[in-house]
Formats: sequence, structure tokens, C-alpha cells
Amino acid sequence: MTRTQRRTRVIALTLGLGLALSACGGTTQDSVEEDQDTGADQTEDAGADDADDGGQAARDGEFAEDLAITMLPKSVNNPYFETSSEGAEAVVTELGGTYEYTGPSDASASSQVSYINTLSQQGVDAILLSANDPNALCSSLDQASAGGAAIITFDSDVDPSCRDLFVSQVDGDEVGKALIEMAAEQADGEGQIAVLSATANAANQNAWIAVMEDELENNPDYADLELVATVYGDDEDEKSFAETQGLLQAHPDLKVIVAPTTVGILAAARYVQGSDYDVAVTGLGTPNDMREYVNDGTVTEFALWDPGALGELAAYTGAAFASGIISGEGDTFTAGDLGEYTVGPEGVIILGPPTRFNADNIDDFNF
Ligand code: RAM
Repeated sequence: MTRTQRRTRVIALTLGLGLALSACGGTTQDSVEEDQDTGADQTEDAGADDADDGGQAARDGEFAEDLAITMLPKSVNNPYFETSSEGAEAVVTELGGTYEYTGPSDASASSQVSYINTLSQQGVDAILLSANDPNALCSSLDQASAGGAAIITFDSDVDPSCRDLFVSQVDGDEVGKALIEMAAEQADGEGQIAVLSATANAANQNAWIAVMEDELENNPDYADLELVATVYGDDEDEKSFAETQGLLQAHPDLKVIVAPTTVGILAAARYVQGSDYDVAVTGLGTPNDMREYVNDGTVTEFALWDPGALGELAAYTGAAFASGIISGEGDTFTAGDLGEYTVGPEGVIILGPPTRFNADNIDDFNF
């Protein structure tokens, strides 16, 4: 069953239940939503109404006004997500909607569940979610969807059956391939490498690591590289710093640490900067975090996409879905200055290719 079919079924079941419970009948989806509303920080569901009234407007690609859109990152206080949030907020404000940024301080799935449940009760029009686990959030997401929220994942996906659309930073395998290529270059083609990741269940990091492992096994260019360990810093600075220290104590001959997380790469660079180890640090980082380490030679090259643009695209996607402009594969919409996007197979929308940053170009970027 596709997400849209599931969604229709869940709404039908909710309506059916509402009708069965209503003595005088006449229950509408809106009144079911009102029944579910706890009254805490109520948000008007004007977007759904606009979409109902505005079938023609949606066909013309017009966004509904007054949409309530909330971004729920893996964890707050991560500069990467703060940049995404700034992008999303600018878009929602420009469209005349209400924007909120909320989430746990630790990157765990169980902490995200209670935030999703609260958003369900508030009746938001769209949730922009970077998930800490591909499956553990599904039942709370289904409930939010039944209440009328568009479930838009960005950055880190859930199982496609638990969301409407996924805004992916980069096309398929490109991140994993860029990571192993940078590691090989910085190891001069041979020796031990290790991965310092985010959380063990993060779908995005795990997909990139799987591509790296596949390349190591099957690409002859990497035959002399050996992945000796993968450790998890949980997107926490202190834990990532300690895991870097542990990695280097266990593997003193390590040539490269690959950290496919903005939190991990920063902590690893800081540890290496203050140590006597001669080890390269690469992975995914923001230019603003990494500038100091590139300028002093601790880090040669790393990569990332623009997290602000990712947030913008996620917000446009949520607004377009909630407005009825897009619903699935093949549908197109205009994401402001970012241009026109088409929903691809499995409901995935792709931002664009990653950029590599080094001493030659890092000062051209400010995020
Ligand atoms: C961290 C998070 C995020 C990831 C970036 C590269 O900020 O784990 O999900 O996309 O790193």
C-alpha cells in the first residue's frame, strides 16, 4: 500500500469512528480534528480548508495561506539543523504561515515520539522531520497523518510507508561515494580508515556507510584501504570527542577518520588538533565549523550540501503537499528561488549535489 492509500484509509477509519461515536451524525474531518485537539497552543487548520476551497488554486500551483508548519530535527542545538530551520522559517513566513522549530536535546527516537504526539494534538498542517530511527516513529506519525498533518521527512528518512514525501539532500549514493573518495585521497590510497558516525539507527548515516562499505569491497580503486572500526558519537560533541580518542588509542596507525556528521567531524578535528596523532579527518561538516581546522591544516577537505537550502526545500514541499499542489511521484512545484522540483520514485525530492570544501573555496561560504 502506498502512503497516500494508507493515508486515505486511516482518514476513512478515523471518520468512520467519528461517525459511529456521533449520536446525531454530521461529523466532518474537521470536527474529528477539533475533538482531538487538547486546546494547548491550538493552531487553526486553515491550510486544509484552503486546500478544500482552492482546488483551482492548487492546480495553479498556489500555496494555501495560514499553514502551520513545524520542523522537528534529530536534536535541537545542532548548528546544522539551526541553519535548516532558518531556511524553513523564511519560507513559511513568506507564505504567510505559522512556523515552529521544536525537538529533543538528545538525538533519540523515543524523545522524538512525544514531540510528534504533541504536534498531532495541535493539528499542524505539516511536520518537517529528520528522523532518529526509520521505524520507531511510525505509529505516532500515522496518528499525526490521520489528524491531517502532511508528514515530510528531510535529511534522515523513515520507512516510506510512514511518511508522505522525503526531501533528500543528495541523489542516492553520491554522499557515500564522495566520502570514500575523500578518504582514499587523504590516505594516499592505502591504510586503515575508521568511521565516526552519529547515532547507530540514523537512516541517513547508515545508508552512506553502507555505500562506503560496498565501494571498499567492490571498487578496485579502494582495494588497499581497510575499514577497521565504526563508532557512534550520537551527534553529541563530548561523546564524539571521546570516541575519537578511543579510536586513535585502539588504532594508532589510523590514516583517516571519516565522520559523516557535522557534530562528529568538528569534535574529531578538535581532538586531532590538540593531539600528536598524524591522522586525516574528513566527512560532512559546515564551512563555518571547519574553517579554523582547514586554515591551520588539521583538515584538508570535507563535503556538505547547503542545510539552509535543504530547510527551504523541506518547507516548500510541506506547504505544496498541504496545499494540494503535489501528492506523489511525477508532481511538480516551484520552490521559490530554488526553482522547480519534481517528486521522484518513492516520494523522494532531491536538493542537489554536495559541495567539497577546502582551503581554496571555504571562505566563499558562510553557513
Ligand atoms: C548531523 C546530523 C544530520 C546530517 C549531518 C551531515 O548534523 O546527523 O542528520 O545530515 O550531520
